[in-house]
Amino acid sequence: MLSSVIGGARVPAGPRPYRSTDPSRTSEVVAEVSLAEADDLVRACEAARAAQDAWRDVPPPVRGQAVAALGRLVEANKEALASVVTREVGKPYAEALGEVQEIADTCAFFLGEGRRLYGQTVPSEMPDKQLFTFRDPVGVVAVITAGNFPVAVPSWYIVPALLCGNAVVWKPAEYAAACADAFYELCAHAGLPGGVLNIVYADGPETFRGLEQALGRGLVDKVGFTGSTEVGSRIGELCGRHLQSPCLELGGKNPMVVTEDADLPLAVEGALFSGFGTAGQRCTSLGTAIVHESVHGEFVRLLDEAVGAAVVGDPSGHVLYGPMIDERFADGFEKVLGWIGPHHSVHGSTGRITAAAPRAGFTGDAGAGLYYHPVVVDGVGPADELFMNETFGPIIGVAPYRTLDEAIELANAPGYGLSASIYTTDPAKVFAFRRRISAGMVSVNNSTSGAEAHLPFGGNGRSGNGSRQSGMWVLDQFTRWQSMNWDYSGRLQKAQMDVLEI
Ligand code: UN1
Repeated sequence: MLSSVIGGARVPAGPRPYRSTDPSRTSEVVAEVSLAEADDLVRACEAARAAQDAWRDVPPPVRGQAVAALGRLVEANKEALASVVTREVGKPYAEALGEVQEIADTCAFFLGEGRRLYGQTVPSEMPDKQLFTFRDPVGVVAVITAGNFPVAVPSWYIVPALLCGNAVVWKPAEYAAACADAFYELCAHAGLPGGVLNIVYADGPETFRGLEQALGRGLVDKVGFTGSTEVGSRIGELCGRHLQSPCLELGGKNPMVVTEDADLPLAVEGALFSGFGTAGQRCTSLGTAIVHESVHGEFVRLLDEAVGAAVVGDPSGHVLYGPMIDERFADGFEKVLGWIGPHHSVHGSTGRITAAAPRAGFTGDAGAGLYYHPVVVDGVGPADELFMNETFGPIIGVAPYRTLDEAIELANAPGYGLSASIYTTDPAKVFAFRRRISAGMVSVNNSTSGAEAHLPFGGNGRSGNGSRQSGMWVLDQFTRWQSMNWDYSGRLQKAQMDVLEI
């Protein structure tokens, strides 16, 4: 039975049992979990607060050694951790290995940051006076994560937050509890003092209640959340009431623009990977391919052909994608069934499902695994719900366009702004697109998915509040700047009033 770990100790199992199951055979239990209550979350924040006091005084290069140790443990246990990811959330094994590699890459980056974490020396407008800046940890960080990237995305928060001298309370998705526990155990063996990293398994309502109490009592200094736009805006509201700006990494309706001069087979390959990889359950998944009218017919033909040849099935084999992660929740089978009905009608869309996409035997027998066939819907536009909203399923929309201006307008129309890609051989189109697309991340001749661990990751609009993760940019989430001025003139020199004339 998995239970929360608070202050370095496992909490005894309580009255809220939960079963995490294997989505490729839903009758099989992967983990029995004892879910915590709001009070446990508050206790975890208290334990984190107490532990952070000493952790903040550990020199950053030494904190970097804990990160290095975690990186080595992740490397040494790569296959084992990837297998748990495949089993519990149905991610194809090759992709799961990539996900685990992303943790190792994150550790590799941040162990070096332990020896940098630079402040600045800044000149003063007065003589015999020196100005400085320092980065200080924010304090206690609450991390709430989804199950589609059950270990890599949490590491994007946990690793830099710890390196910067914070203590962490992590609330993973309960339907990815075995993945979370396996990752937590590796962290615990990396030499972190008890209470510096706490893990709390809880459902949504208890998490909100606990978070509200902890924020009210000043026990949380930063919230990091990856998940749906709906939940993210509730978290943003709650944090705002306590004058906090959380780090929010939310949904996407990520566009791919394919121009008349693009390499079409390359674009189709990219569409297949980013539209259907992880069964479309990435925040960076392709939403709509916006294709120049002169190549639109050929693009759909090639995409249909590729979809027809794709293998969907057991995630331990070589497949394009496996089952949906869970029946309910954001990463859910039911959610996809809500978009595409059993009779292959598309909810709220005038688009048409193209011939090659639907296959028999993939539409709703949950007991046989939460598999869903790939769907391509051609002819979508801003009047369609499918065009305007994230589906979080294996569904690609296709829309034709005439001018690049029109393509960019269509790409921005849904109001998300996470990842956008353009396939073209014309550099002028690349830069026009880059300047006017509302997206935190732009790919050129590459798919919308596949971020690297040292570039800023994050979005705008419905995709987040503009915060960025990864690389040196995330340091601004987990540290706060302190300035210091030191006057060694022996006189009271007044800023603005005692400035030397030249
Ligand atoms: C997410 O879906 O929350 O770039 C993150 C990518 C992955 C991360 C996605 N490396 O697609």
